[in-house]
Amino acid sequence: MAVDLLLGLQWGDEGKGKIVDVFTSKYDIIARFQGGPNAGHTLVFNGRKHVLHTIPSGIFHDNTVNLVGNGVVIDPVIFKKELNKLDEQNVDYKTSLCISRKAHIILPTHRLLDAASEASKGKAKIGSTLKGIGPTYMDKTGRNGIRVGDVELANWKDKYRTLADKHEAMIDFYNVDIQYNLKELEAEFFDAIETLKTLKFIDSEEYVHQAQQAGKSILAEGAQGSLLDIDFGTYPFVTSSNTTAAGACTGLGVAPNQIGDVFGIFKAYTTRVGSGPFPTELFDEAGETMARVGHEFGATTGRPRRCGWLDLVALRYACQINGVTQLIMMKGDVLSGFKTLKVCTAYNYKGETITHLPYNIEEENVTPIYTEVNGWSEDLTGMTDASELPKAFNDYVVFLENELNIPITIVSVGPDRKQTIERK
Ligand code: 2SA
Ligand code: MG
Repeated sequence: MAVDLLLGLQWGDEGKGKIVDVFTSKYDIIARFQGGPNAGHTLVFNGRKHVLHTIPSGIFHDNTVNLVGNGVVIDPVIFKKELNKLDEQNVDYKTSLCISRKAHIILPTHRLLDAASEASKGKAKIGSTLKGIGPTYMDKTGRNGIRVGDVELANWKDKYRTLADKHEAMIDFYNVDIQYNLKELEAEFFDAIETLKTLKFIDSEEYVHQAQQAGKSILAEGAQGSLLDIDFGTYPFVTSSNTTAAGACTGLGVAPNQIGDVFGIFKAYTTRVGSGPFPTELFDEAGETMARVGHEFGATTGRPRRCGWLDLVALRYACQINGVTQLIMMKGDVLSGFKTLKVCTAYNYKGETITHLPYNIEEENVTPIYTEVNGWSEDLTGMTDASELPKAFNDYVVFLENELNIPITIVSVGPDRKQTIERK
Protein backbone atom coordinates (compact mmCIF):
# COMPACT_ATOMS: atom_id res chain seq x y z
CA MET A 1 0.00 0.00 0.00
CA ALA A 2 1.14 3.51 -0.77
CA VAL A 3 2.28 5.79 2.04
CA ASP A 4 0.26 8.99 2.50
CA LEU A 5 1.94 12.20 3.61
CA LEU A 6 0.72 15.07 5.71
CA LEU A 7 2.85 18.19 5.44
CA GLY A 8 2.82 21.82 6.52
CA LEU A 9 2.83 24.21 3.55
CA GLN A 10 3.89 27.40 5.35
CA TRP A 11 6.41 28.15 8.12
CA GLY A 12 5.17 25.47 10.49
CA ASP A 13 2.41 25.46 13.12
CA GLU A 14 -0.27 24.83 10.53
CA GLY A 15 -1.97 22.32 12.82
CA LYS A 16 -0.41 19.07 11.63
CA GLY A 17 -0.70 17.43 15.06
CA LYS A 18 -4.43 17.99 15.21
CA ILE A 19 -5.09 16.59 11.74
CA VAL A 20 -2.83 13.56 12.19
CA ASP A 21 -4.76 12.83 15.36
CA VAL A 22 -8.06 13.15 13.45
CA PHE A 23 -6.73 10.88 10.66
CA THR A 24 -5.14 8.27 12.91
CA SER A 25 -8.14 5.96 13.03
CA LYS A 26 -7.72 5.47 9.25
CA TYR A 27 -4.07 4.39 9.51
CA ASP A 28 -2.18 1.47 11.04
CA ILE A 29 1.11 3.35 11.36
CA ILE A 30 1.96 7.02 11.95
CA ALA A 31 5.57 7.90 11.18
CA ARG A 32 7.71 10.98 11.75
CA PHE A 33 10.44 11.35 9.11
CA GLN A 34 12.39 14.54 9.88
CA GLY A 35 12.98 17.25 12.44
CA GLY A 36 13.12 16.62 16.13
CA PRO A 37 12.10 18.26 19.38
CA ASN A 38 12.04 21.67 17.68
CA ALA A 39 8.54 20.61 16.59
CA GLY A 40 5.52 21.30 18.76
CA HIS A 41 2.46 19.35 17.65
CA THR A 42 -0.63 20.30 19.61
CA LEU A 43 -3.60 17.95 20.03
CA VAL A 44 -6.81 18.79 21.87
CA PHE A 45 -9.40 16.22 22.89
CA ASN A 46 -11.66 15.59 25.89
CA GLY A 47 -11.02 19.15 26.99
CA ARG A 48 -7.27 18.60 27.34
CA LYS A 49 -4.33 19.96 25.40
CA HIS A 50 -1.35 17.71 24.59
CA VAL A 51 1.90 18.91 23.02
CA LEU A 52 4.19 16.39 21.33
CA HIS A 53 7.72 17.14 20.15
CA THR A 54 9.36 13.97 18.85
CA ILE A 55 6.68 11.35 19.36
CA PRO A 56 4.25 10.92 16.43
CA SER A 57 0.74 12.33 16.87
CA GLY A 58 -0.95 8.92 16.70
CA ILE A 59 0.25 7.96 20.18
CA PHE A 60 -3.07 8.55 21.92
CA HIS A 61 -4.85 5.90 19.85
CA ASP A 62 -4.78 2.22 20.77
CA ASN A 63 -3.80 -0.13 17.96
CA THR A 64 -1.70 2.46 16.11
CA VAL A 65 2.02 1.96 15.67
CA ASN A 66 4.01 5.18 16.08
CA LEU A 67 7.33 5.18 14.30
CA VAL A 68 10.20 7.63 14.73
CA GLY A 69 12.00 7.31 11.40
CA ASN A 70 15.68 7.47 10.46
CA GLY A 71 15.39 11.10 9.32
CA VAL A 72 14.44 12.31 12.79
CA VAL A 73 16.92 13.62 15.35
CA ILE A 74 16.20 12.58 18.94
CA ASP A 75 17.11 14.30 22.17
CA PRO A 76 16.90 11.50 24.77
CA VAL A 77 16.32 14.01 27.57
CA ILE A 78 13.33 15.64 25.90
CA PHE A 79 12.12 12.23 24.73
CA LYS A 80 12.12 10.99 28.30
CA LYS A 81 10.08 14.01 29.40
CA GLU A 82 7.55 13.26 26.66
CA LEU A 83 7.33 9.66 27.85
CA ASN A 84 6.80 10.82 31.44
CA LYS A 85 3.85 12.93 30.30
CA LEU A 86 2.39 9.90 28.53
CA ASP A 87 2.89 7.82 31.68
CA GLU A 88 0.88 10.37 33.66
CA GLN A 89 -1.99 9.80 31.24
CA ASN A 90 -1.63 6.02 31.27
CA VAL A 91 -0.79 5.89 27.60
CA ASP A 92 0.72 2.50 26.83
CA TYR A 93 3.55 3.24 24.40
CA LYS A 94 5.79 0.23 25.17
CA THR A 95 4.41 -1.82 22.33
CA SER A 96 3.21 0.94 20.01
CA LEU A 97 6.28 3.18 19.84
CA CYS A 98 9.23 2.18 17.62
CA ILE A 99 12.44 4.02 16.89
CA SER A 100 14.70 3.67 13.90
CA ARG A 101 18.23 2.57 14.75
CA LYS A 102 19.38 5.00 12.06
CA ALA A 103 17.89 8.09 13.72
CA HIS A 104 20.60 10.46 14.99
CA ILE A 105 20.97 11.49 18.62
CA ILE A 106 21.13 15.08 19.84
CA LEU A 107 23.92 15.39 22.40
CA PRO A 108 23.97 18.01 25.18
CA THR A 109 26.87 19.68 23.36
CA HIS A 110 24.76 19.96 20.19
CA ARG A 111 22.35 22.13 22.14
CA LEU A 112 25.22 24.22 23.47
CA LEU A 113 26.66 24.61 19.98
CA ASP A 114 23.27 25.77 18.75
CA ALA A 115 23.22 28.45 21.46
CA ALA A 116 26.82 29.47 20.74
CA SER A 117 26.19 29.72 17.02
CA GLU A 118 23.07 31.84 17.51
CA ALA A 119 24.79 34.11 20.07
CA SER A 120 27.70 34.65 17.66
CA LYS A 121 25.32 35.80 14.92
CA GLY A 122 23.83 38.67 16.92
CA LYS A 123 20.98 40.35 15.01
CA ALA A 124 21.43 37.94 12.09
CA LYS A 125 20.44 34.95 14.23
CA ILE A 126 18.18 32.31 12.69
CA GLY A 127 15.76 32.31 15.61
CA SER A 128 16.43 28.64 16.28
CA THR A 129 14.47 26.82 18.97
CA LEU A 130 17.95 26.03 20.42
CA LYS A 131 17.21 22.30 20.57
CA GLY A 132 20.49 21.41 18.84
CA ILE A 133 18.84 20.56 15.54
CA GLY A 134 21.32 22.30 13.21
CA PRO A 135 24.50 20.95 14.87
CA THR A 136 23.08 17.40 14.98
CA TYR A 137 22.23 17.38 11.27
CA MET A 138 25.69 18.88 10.60
CA ASP A 139 27.29 15.92 12.34
CA LYS A 140 24.99 13.57 10.42
CA THR A 141 25.99 14.92 7.01
CA GLY A 142 29.58 15.38 8.21
CA ARG A 143 29.55 11.63 9.02
CA ASN A 144 30.38 12.11 12.67
CA GLY A 145 26.98 11.58 14.24
CA ILE A 146 25.87 9.10 16.87
CA ARG A 147 22.85 7.04 15.93
CA VAL A 148 20.29 5.26 18.07
CA GLY A 149 21.74 1.89 17.02
CA ASP A 150 25.15 2.94 18.36
CA VAL A 151 23.99 2.95 21.97
CA GLU A 152 23.50 -0.82 21.72
CA LEU A 153 27.25 -1.18 21.06
CA ALA A 154 29.79 -1.65 23.84
CA ASN A 155 32.16 1.16 22.92
CA TRP A 156 29.70 3.89 22.02
CA LYS A 157 30.74 6.08 24.95
CA ASP A 158 34.25 6.39 23.44
CA LYS A 159 32.70 7.72 20.29
CA TYR A 160 30.56 10.02 22.41
CA ARG A 161 33.59 11.39 24.29
CA THR A 162 35.54 12.13 21.11
CA LEU A 163 32.59 14.02 19.64
CA ALA A 164 31.71 15.90 22.83
CA ASP A 165 35.35 16.98 23.29
CA LYS A 166 35.42 18.30 19.76
CA HIS A 167 32.17 20.17 20.40
CA GLU A 168 33.64 21.78 23.52
CA ALA A 169 36.57 23.07 21.49
CA MET A 170 34.12 24.44 18.93
CA ILE A 171 32.09 26.17 21.64
CA ASP A 172 35.33 27.82 22.84
CA PHE A 173 36.05 28.91 19.31
CA TYR A 174 32.75 30.85 19.15
CA ASN A 175 34.03 32.90 22.08
CA VAL A 176 30.57 33.84 23.38
CA ASP A 177 29.27 33.83 26.91
CA ILE A 178 27.60 30.43 27.34
CA GLN A 179 27.42 29.07 30.88
CA TYR A 180 27.11 25.33 31.29
CA ASN A 181 27.95 22.39 33.48
CA LEU A 182 28.66 19.52 31.13
CA LYS A 183 28.95 16.95 33.91
CA GLU A 184 25.38 17.64 34.98
CA LEU A 185 24.10 17.67 31.42
CA GLU A 186 25.86 14.38 30.72
CA ALA A 187 24.43 12.71 33.81
CA GLU A 188 20.92 13.64 32.65
CA PHE A 189 21.75 12.54 29.10
CA PHE A 190 23.11 9.09 30.01
CA ASP A 191 20.19 8.50 32.33
CA ALA A 192 17.77 9.34 29.51
CA ILE A 193 19.66 7.02 27.15
CA GLU A 194 18.88 4.16 29.56
CA THR A 195 15.18 5.04 29.33
CA LEU A 196 15.42 5.19 25.53
CA LYS A 197 16.97 1.70 25.54
CA THR A 198 13.81 0.27 27.11
CA LEU A 199 11.93 1.12 23.89
CA LYS A 200 11.76 -0.84 20.66
CA PHE A 201 14.67 -0.05 18.32
CA ILE A 202 14.01 -1.33 14.83
CA ASP A 203 15.44 -1.38 11.31
CA SER A 204 12.65 0.90 10.27
CA GLU A 205 13.02 0.90 6.49
CA GLU A 206 12.62 -2.89 6.54
CA TYR A 207 9.69 -2.56 8.92
CA VAL A 208 8.00 -0.02 6.65
CA HIS A 209 8.63 -2.19 3.60
CA GLN A 210 7.16 -5.27 5.29
CA ALA A 211 4.17 -3.28 6.53
CA GLN A 212 3.49 -2.04 3.01
CA GLN A 213 3.70 -5.59 1.65
CA ALA A 214 1.22 -6.70 4.31
CA GLY A 215 -1.26 -4.04 3.19
CA LYS A 216 -0.89 -1.81 6.25
CA SER A 217 -1.75 1.85 5.85
CA ILE A 218 0.92 4.37 6.75
CA LEU A 219 0.72 8.13 7.27
CA ALA A 220 3.96 10.10 7.33
CA GLU A 221 3.69 13.14 9.61
CA GLY A 222 5.76 16.15 8.61
CA ALA A 223 7.19 18.66 11.06
CA GLN A 224 7.88 22.39 10.62
CA GLY A 225 6.77 23.63 7.20
CA SER A 226 7.75 23.67 3.54
CA LEU A 227 9.14 27.22 3.71
CA LEU A 228 11.54 26.02 6.43
CA ASP A 229 12.93 23.27 4.14
CA ILE A 230 16.73 23.27 4.06
CA ASP A 231 16.73 23.34 0.23
CA PHE A 232 13.52 25.12 -0.74
CA GLY A 233 12.80 27.32 2.26
CA THR A 234 13.86 30.88 2.97
CA TYR A 235 17.53 29.95 3.47
CA PRO A 236 19.36 30.52 5.79
CA PHE A 237 16.26 31.15 7.94
CA VAL A 238 15.19 27.52 7.74
CA THR A 239 15.53 24.35 9.74
CA SER A 240 18.18 21.75 8.88
CA SER A 241 16.04 19.00 7.35
CA ASN A 242 13.94 18.45 4.24
CA THR A 243 10.46 19.24 5.46
CA THR A 244 8.97 18.64 2.00
CA ALA A 245 7.60 15.42 0.48
CA ALA A 246 11.02 14.16 -0.63
CA GLY A 247 12.05 14.13 3.04
CA ALA A 248 9.57 11.33 3.67
CA CYS A 249 11.41 9.14 1.13
CA THR A 250 14.84 9.69 2.70
CA GLY A 251 13.54 9.89 6.25
CA LEU A 252 11.64 6.61 6.16
CA GLY A 253 13.04 4.65 3.24
CA VAL A 254 9.87 4.88 1.16
CA ALA A 255 10.42 4.85 -2.61
CA PRO A 256 9.04 7.88 -4.51
CA ASN A 257 6.61 5.72 -6.49
CA GLN A 258 5.17 4.45 -3.21
CA ILE A 259 3.80 7.83 -2.15
CA GLY A 260 -0.01 8.04 -2.22
CA ASP A 261 -2.02 11.05 -1.15
CA VAL A 262 -0.16 14.20 -0.11
CA PHE A 263 -2.26 16.21 2.33
CA GLY A 264 -1.07 19.80 2.39
CA ILE A 265 -2.09 21.73 5.46
CA PHE A 266 -2.19 25.52 5.72
CA LYS A 267 -3.63 28.22 7.94
CA ALA A 268 -6.27 30.60 6.52
CA TYR A 269 -3.66 33.30 7.20
CA THR A 270 0.11 33.00 7.70
CA THR A 271 2.37 32.81 10.74
CA ARG A 272 6.09 32.56 11.25
CA VAL A 273 8.15 32.12 14.41
CA GLY A 274 11.86 32.91 14.33
CA SER A 275 13.71 35.27 12.00
CA GLY A 276 13.57 35.58 8.23
CA PRO A 277 11.58 37.17 5.43
CA PHE A 278 7.77 37.19 5.53
CA PRO A 279 6.32 39.33 2.72
CA THR A 280 2.71 39.46 3.98
CA GLU A 281 3.60 40.12 7.63
CA LEU A 282 1.31 42.61 9.40
CA PHE A 283 2.40 45.12 12.01
CA ASP A 284 -1.08 46.54 12.61
CA GLU A 285 -4.30 45.72 14.43
CA ALA A 286 -5.22 43.00 11.92
CA GLY A 287 -2.02 41.10 12.74
CA GLU A 288 -2.56 41.60 16.46
CA THR A 289 -6.09 40.22 16.15
CA MET A 290 -4.81 37.08 14.39
CA ALA A 291 -2.19 36.59 17.10
CA ARG A 292 -4.65 37.12 19.93
CA VAL A 293 -7.62 35.15 18.60
CA GLY A 294 -5.39 32.43 17.15
CA HIS A 295 -3.26 32.12 20.34
CA GLU A 296 -0.17 32.38 18.19
CA PHE A 297 2.64 31.37 20.52
CA GLY A 298 5.31 28.74 19.84
CA ALA A 299 4.29 25.35 21.21
CA THR A 300 7.91 24.51 22.06
CA THR A 301 9.46 27.84 23.07
CA GLY A 302 6.41 30.00 23.84
CA ARG A 303 7.72 32.72 21.52
CA PRO A 304 5.06 34.96 19.94
CA ARG A 305 4.46 34.08 16.30
CA ARG A 306 4.48 36.77 13.63
CA CYS A 307 1.18 37.00 11.71
CA GLY A 308 0.10 38.12 8.24
CA TRP A 309 -2.29 37.56 5.35
CA LEU A 310 -2.37 34.39 3.32
CA ASP A 311 0.40 34.28 0.71
CA LEU A 312 -0.71 32.33 -2.37
CA VAL A 313 2.61 32.81 -4.15
CA ALA A 314 4.35 30.92 -1.37
CA LEU A 315 1.50 28.43 -1.01
CA ARG A 316 1.47 27.59 -4.72
CA TYR A 317 5.23 27.02 -4.56
CA ALA A 318 4.81 24.64 -1.61
CA CYS A 319 2.00 22.73 -3.38
CA GLN A 320 4.22 22.23 -6.44
CA ILE A 321 7.25 21.01 -4.54
CA ASN A 322 5.21 18.59 -2.45
CA GLY A 323 2.82 17.35 -5.14
CA VAL A 324 -0.14 18.14 -2.88
CA THR A 325 -3.28 16.16 -3.81
CA GLN A 326 -5.65 17.53 -1.14
CA LEU A 327 -5.59 20.72 0.89
CA ILE A 328 -6.66 21.17 4.50
CA MET A 329 -7.38 24.70 5.70
CA MET A 330 -6.93 25.44 9.41
CA LYS A 331 -8.03 28.23 11.70
CA GLY A 332 -10.71 29.75 9.45
CA ASP A 333 -12.51 30.54 12.72
CA VAL A 334 -9.77 33.02 13.65
CA LEU A 335 -10.70 35.25 10.70
CA SER A 336 -14.35 35.67 11.78
CA GLY A 337 -15.14 39.36 12.23
CA PHE A 338 -12.83 40.80 9.57
CA LYS A 339 -14.95 42.94 7.17
CA THR A 340 -12.60 42.18 4.30
CA LEU A 341 -9.69 39.79 3.94
CA LYS A 342 -6.59 40.26 1.85
CA VAL A 343 -4.94 37.46 -0.07
CA CYS A 344 -1.55 37.91 -1.72
CA THR A 345 -1.90 36.61 -5.29
CA ALA A 346 1.35 37.97 -6.78
CA TYR A 347 4.51 39.85 -5.84
CA ASN A 348 5.88 43.07 -7.16
CA TYR A 349 9.49 41.94 -7.47
CA LYS A 350 11.92 44.74 -8.25
CA GLY A 351 9.18 46.52 -10.22
CA GLU A 352 7.89 43.44 -12.04
CA THR A 353 4.73 41.41 -11.26
CA ILE A 354 5.62 37.79 -10.64
CA THR A 355 3.65 34.77 -9.38
CA HIS A 356 6.56 32.50 -8.41
CA LEU A 357 8.81 32.56 -5.37
CA PRO A 358 12.06 34.32 -6.34
CA TYR A 359 15.54 33.57 -4.95
CA ASN A 360 15.32 36.37 -2.45
CA ILE A 361 12.06 37.44 -0.83
CA GLU A 362 13.60 40.04 1.47
CA GLU A 363 11.37 43.06 2.06
CA GLU A 364 13.40 45.40 -0.13
CA ASN A 365 12.80 43.19 -3.19
CA VAL A 366 9.24 42.03 -2.72
CA THR A 367 5.93 43.84 -2.19
CA PRO A 368 2.82 41.68 -2.01
CA ILE A 369 -0.02 42.40 -4.46
CA TYR A 370 -3.33 41.73 -2.72
CA THR A 371 -6.82 40.74 -3.82
CA GLU A 372 -9.54 41.76 -1.35
CA VAL A 373 -12.44 39.47 -0.58
CA ASN A 374 -15.42 39.72 1.76
CA GLY A 375 -15.06 38.49 5.32
CA TRP A 376 -17.69 36.82 7.52
CA SER A 377 -18.91 37.68 10.99
CA GLU A 378 -20.33 34.33 12.11
CA ASP A 379 -18.59 32.34 14.86
CA LEU A 380 -17.54 29.08 13.16
CA THR A 381 -16.29 27.25 16.23
CA GLY A 382 -19.55 25.41 16.98
CA MET A 383 -20.18 24.32 13.41
CA THR A 384 -19.90 20.63 12.58
CA ASP A 385 -21.28 20.36 9.07
CA ALA A 386 -20.30 22.03 5.78
CA SER A 387 -23.91 23.15 5.26
CA GLU A 388 -23.63 25.50 8.27
CA LEU A 389 -20.61 27.42 6.95
CA PRO A 390 -21.40 31.02 5.91
CA LYS A 391 -21.41 31.99 2.23
CA ALA A 392 -18.48 34.41 2.50
CA PHE A 393 -16.39 31.67 4.14
CA ASN A 394 -17.23 29.24 1.34
CA ASP A 395 -16.43 31.91 -1.23
CA TYR A 396 -13.00 32.37 0.41
CA VAL A 397 -12.35 28.62 0.26
CA VAL A 398 -13.50 28.33 -3.38
CA PHE A 399 -11.37 31.35 -4.31
CA LEU A 400 -8.31 29.59 -2.87
CA GLU A 401 -9.18 26.30 -4.56
CA ASN A 402 -9.41 28.04 -7.91
CA GLU A 403 -6.13 29.87 -7.40
CA LEU A 404 -4.30 26.71 -6.33
CA ASN A 405 -6.20 24.24 -8.49
CA ILE A 406 -6.33 21.67 -5.68
CA PRO A 407 -9.45 20.75 -3.67
CA ILE A 408 -9.72 21.88 -0.04
CA THR A 409 -11.32 18.76 1.42
CA ILE A 410 -11.25 19.65 5.12
CA VAL A 411 -11.62 22.91 7.03
CA SER A 412 -10.81 23.17 10.72
CA VAL A 413 -12.79 25.62 12.86
CA GLY A 414 -11.11 25.16 16.25
CA PRO A 415 -8.39 23.19 18.04
CA ASP A 416 -10.55 20.26 19.17
CA ARG A 417 -10.73 16.98 17.25
CA LYS A 418 -14.46 17.59 16.88
CA GLN A 419 -14.04 20.99 15.21
CA THR A 420 -13.16 19.45 11.86
CA ILE A 421 -15.47 19.74 8.85
CA GLU A 422 -15.25 17.65 5.70
CA ARG A 423 -16.23 19.32 2.44
CA LYS A 424 -17.87 17.03 -0.07
P1 2SA B 1 15.66 25.12 14.51
O1 2SA B 1 15.17 24.97 15.92
O2 2SA B 1 17.13 25.33 14.45
O3 2SA B 1 15.18 24.05 13.59
O4 2SA B 1 15.01 26.50 14.00
C1 2SA B 1 15.26 26.96 12.68
C2 2SA B 1 14.07 27.73 12.16
O5 2SA B 1 12.95 26.85 12.08
C3 2SA B 1 11.89 27.37 12.83
N1 2SA B 1 11.16 26.30 13.51
C4 2SA B 1 9.85 26.31 13.71
N2 2SA B 1 8.89 27.13 13.21
C5 2SA B 1 7.62 26.89 13.63
N3 2SA B 1 7.28 25.94 14.56
C6 2SA B 1 8.23 25.14 15.07
N4 2SA B 1 7.99 24.41 16.18
C7 2SA B 1 7.58 25.11 17.45
C8 2SA B 1 6.09 25.33 17.46
C9 2SA B 1 8.40 26.40 17.56
C10 2SA B 1 8.38 27.15 18.89
O6 2SA B 1 5.40 24.38 17.17
O7 2SA B 1 5.60 26.43 17.73
O8 2SA B 1 7.78 26.73 19.88
O9 2SA B 1 9.01 28.23 18.92
C11 2SA B 1 9.57 25.26 14.60
N5 2SA B 1 10.70 24.60 14.87
C12 2SA B 1 11.68 25.25 14.19
C13 2SA B 1 12.55 28.26 13.88
O10 2SA B 1 11.65 29.21 14.42
C14 2SA B 1 13.66 28.89 13.06
O11 2SA B 1 13.14 29.93 12.28
MG1 MG C 1 4.00 23.65 16.02
